[in-house]
Amino acid sequence: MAGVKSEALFKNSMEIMPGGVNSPVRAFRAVNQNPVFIEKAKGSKIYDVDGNEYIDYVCSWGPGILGHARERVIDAVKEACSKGLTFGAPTEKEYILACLIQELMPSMEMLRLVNSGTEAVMSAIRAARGYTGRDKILKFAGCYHGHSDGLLVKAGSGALTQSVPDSLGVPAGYTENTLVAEYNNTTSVKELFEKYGSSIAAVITEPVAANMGVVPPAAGFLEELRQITKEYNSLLIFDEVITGFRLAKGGAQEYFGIKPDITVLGKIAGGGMPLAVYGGRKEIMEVVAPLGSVYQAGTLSGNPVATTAGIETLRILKENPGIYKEIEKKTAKLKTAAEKAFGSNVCVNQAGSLMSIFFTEKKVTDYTSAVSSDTLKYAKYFGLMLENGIYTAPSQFEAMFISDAHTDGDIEKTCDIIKQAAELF
Ligand code: HOZ
Repeated sequence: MAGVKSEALFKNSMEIMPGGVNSPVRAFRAVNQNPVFIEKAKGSKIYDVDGNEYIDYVCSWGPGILGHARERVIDAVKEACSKGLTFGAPTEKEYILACLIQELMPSMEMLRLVNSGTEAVMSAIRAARGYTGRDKILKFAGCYHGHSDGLLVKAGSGALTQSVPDSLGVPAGYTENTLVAEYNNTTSVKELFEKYGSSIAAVITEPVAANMGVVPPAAGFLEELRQITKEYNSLLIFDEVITGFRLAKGGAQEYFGIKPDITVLGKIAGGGMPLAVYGGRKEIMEVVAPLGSVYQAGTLSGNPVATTAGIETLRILKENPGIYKEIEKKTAKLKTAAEKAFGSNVCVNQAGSLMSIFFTEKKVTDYTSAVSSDTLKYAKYFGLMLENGIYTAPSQFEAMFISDAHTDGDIEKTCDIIKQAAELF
């Protein structure tokens, strides 16, 4: 429960910002609570303005793979700040980060740095359309690719949490080129391709869906998407905003061994600063201005502070590849604890260091099974965890993120609290 200071800040914030927040899920509406306001964070812990300490499994919705305020990253950022915050001109840091990303994800032969996942996806789609000369995009129900107009169709994340998977304010014409298939169901993809194949510029997917809760791809699903898109000369876009540098050094494309045509990155790529990326095969990216006629620009793109945070974070991950096995192991412990505690009342999905506890007896494999979850039960679970010092996603439809900073002690404590919480159901 939010403390006195959080409550007061929330009350004031509601007067000036919609719902008191700058991103809907943060308002805690999906768990019937008022949000805690955060003052600071370090390592695996986050602290609210009332002085409460929590073990943090939100990790800023993904960027915090190294935990909070990692000294090496902070020191580099401080130094970068002292040299100026923004120049609106090319810098060496952009080049260094671009090379690092390409080394870790070789499918990104050419790439562009932008500021947010929404912007990166929007631009990637424009490039795909420009390159193929086709208009239609195929996405999956429950996948979230940011809040640009054409993609707010059966969207996940906050859109799903708020029960507005199709947003108001989006003119019908903006979404008439968006086709929606079922995640993990290639028959639904083939049917759409049979009907519209020659007009589909790209299939965009989260290789692991993580915005309707975590839903891993079924065996062969991504492979089939690769094959179908090739067959129809359509592009395959992996939205790796969440999975990039999280599932493996080289993201989901390395983890599953599939090479997309275009990749979108965010979160970890910026090491906690606002930075996102889109890139892919060189011949596709050559359509982007000033080389080609697909226009996209930004004053803060490739910002020197954000690129510094990204560089240091990716360097740490590259130098310490053992991190990935460790965080996956820690996540598996939490999964086992949740399954043991709640039994068949829940479905626990894990992919690497991403996890979700769905309050449903069904196996969650797609949008329909994800929304079969009892969100009131999730809200109760969330409240019990928070009361006991565990900060987890304030929505059934967001992921739990495990970081390198989570200690064995943190994991054991969390497992105990999950057990205690289950006893109250
Ligand atoms: N769209 C983000 C989660 N998938 C939420 C971002 C935020 O509220 O900070």
